[in-house]
Amino acid sequence: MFRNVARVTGVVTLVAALGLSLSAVSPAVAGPEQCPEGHFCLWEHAGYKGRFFSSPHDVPNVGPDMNDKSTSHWNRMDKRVCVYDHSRYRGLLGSYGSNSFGHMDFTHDIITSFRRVNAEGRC
Ligand SMILES: [Ca+2]
Repeated sequence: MFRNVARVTGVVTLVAALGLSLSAVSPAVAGPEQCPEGHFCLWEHAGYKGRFFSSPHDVPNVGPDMNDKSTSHWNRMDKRVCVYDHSRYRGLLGSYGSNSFGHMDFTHDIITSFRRVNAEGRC
């Protein structure tokens, strides 16, 4: 776990040192560097590979390209994010804390929508 944090921090530091915007990184290059600050990010496969989806907002439906296909995540939002099996936040699966990342064991290939916790910190 600590090694992953160090690796991600290193990538972010490198990108920042090069003066690049994280959102400007080519989507063709799969990896955690695809995830912009403030976004909730999903990848199709383990290890931040395959199709990529991210948003800085609540998403009522991730769309046909990503529906039930997410395996890796990185929550770069400042709040815990709740994930749901169905569109429009139906079928709560669980939640991921701010700055959590990695393989999604309990929501692998099932997420259809996600949103930040409410003001009370609840899904
Ligand atoms: Ca689903």
